[in-house]
Amino acid sequence: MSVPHDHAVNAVTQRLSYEELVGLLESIFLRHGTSMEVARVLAENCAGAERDGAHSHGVFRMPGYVSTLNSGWVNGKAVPVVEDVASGFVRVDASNGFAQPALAAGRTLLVEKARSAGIAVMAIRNSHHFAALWPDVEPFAYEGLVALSVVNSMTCVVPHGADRPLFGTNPIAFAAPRAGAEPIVFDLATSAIAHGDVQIAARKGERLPPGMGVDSLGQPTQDPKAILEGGALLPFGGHKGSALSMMVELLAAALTGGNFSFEFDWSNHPGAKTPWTGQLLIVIDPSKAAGQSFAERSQELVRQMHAVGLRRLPGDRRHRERAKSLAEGIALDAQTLAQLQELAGN
Ligand code: NDP
Ligand code: PYC
Repeated sequence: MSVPHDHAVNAVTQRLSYEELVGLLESIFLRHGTSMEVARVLAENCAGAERDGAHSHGVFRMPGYVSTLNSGWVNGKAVPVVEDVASGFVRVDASNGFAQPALAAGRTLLVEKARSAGIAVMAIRNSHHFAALWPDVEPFAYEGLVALSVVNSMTCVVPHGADRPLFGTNPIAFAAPRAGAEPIVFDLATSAIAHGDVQIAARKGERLPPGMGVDSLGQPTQDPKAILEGGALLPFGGHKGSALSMMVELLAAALTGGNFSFEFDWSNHPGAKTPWTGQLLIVIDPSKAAGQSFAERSQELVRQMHAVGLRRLPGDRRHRERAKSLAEGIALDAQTLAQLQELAGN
């Protein structure tokens, strides 16, 4: 669930094209010690999130990336090691680097395997994921493939029925092609609210809806600062979200060889913000399935959902924001733009 982000709070002073924003973010990553390849992949990811109105994982994340790189917690020049381990299994050691360059390094092999075997898995370990998850799956759907991904993060969620945090905010993202339309994509934290949205609410002095988290005494609170300062989040949907979060820990960490959300210790790296965990992707080639084209079937499902009154599919808002940003430019308020330029050393 997301908290509304009101850009009118700070007057919009400039609109950047997607390419201009990618260039600015790339220069920040390069200045803070990443390789050219890592800078490009992360800048496109972060600019894409901002373009699509995914604000909790857009430019809001840049100071966190920078403080993490400066802390020595992550290797910005890591070269991922891709292993072809079975007909349907690719393993990638991100070498203590970011997850997205690791995915990029093994992606061609993953797609080849999915097309040949009908399904393939990519298990990324030793990786840091600080971003939205939909950019990792959506491109597969544009290529006619179905993709599912999970990533675990850092201990801040109390499992249902427990009294202390253990799980991460552990998102699940899914993408499927749809005939004649944008793919069906959803991307959701298994916590009641993403940690990034709690930070944004705290910064703006907003209260959260009920049921999102608890304070340091384990009491329900709507104060984001109480959650961030010793409190914790709750899973969405009680025991159901908690079970999904547990599944994410198993798939993204136990299955990949990465850390569980509670296993890494960043206390010797002040400024470190990026969870050092793992990520799993499952890619399916639906052309192997029986019956009508999968993309036609997914379009039929959407048609029927609209027929019963549904007005908003997951992804609709993002695509509206994307179209607006591409037509008018990506709006950044003066303070944010100045902060980015300072990080870039301009
Ligand atoms: P939201 O609750 O905002 O949205 C979840 C999904 O539901 C989205 O696909 C969204 O589509 C859709 N949606 C939202 N409202 C509606 C509605 N009224 N009707 C239909 N669909 C709707 O996301 P979260 O707060 O759970 O997560 C935010 C981001 O945080 C995600 O991108 C996630 O990957 C990221 N994250 C990353 C982590 C990491 O470790 N890297 C950890 C946790 C979260 P739309 O996008 O179109 O609004
Ligand atoms: O918003 O919960 C979050 C998050 C964790 C790691 C990256 N984003």
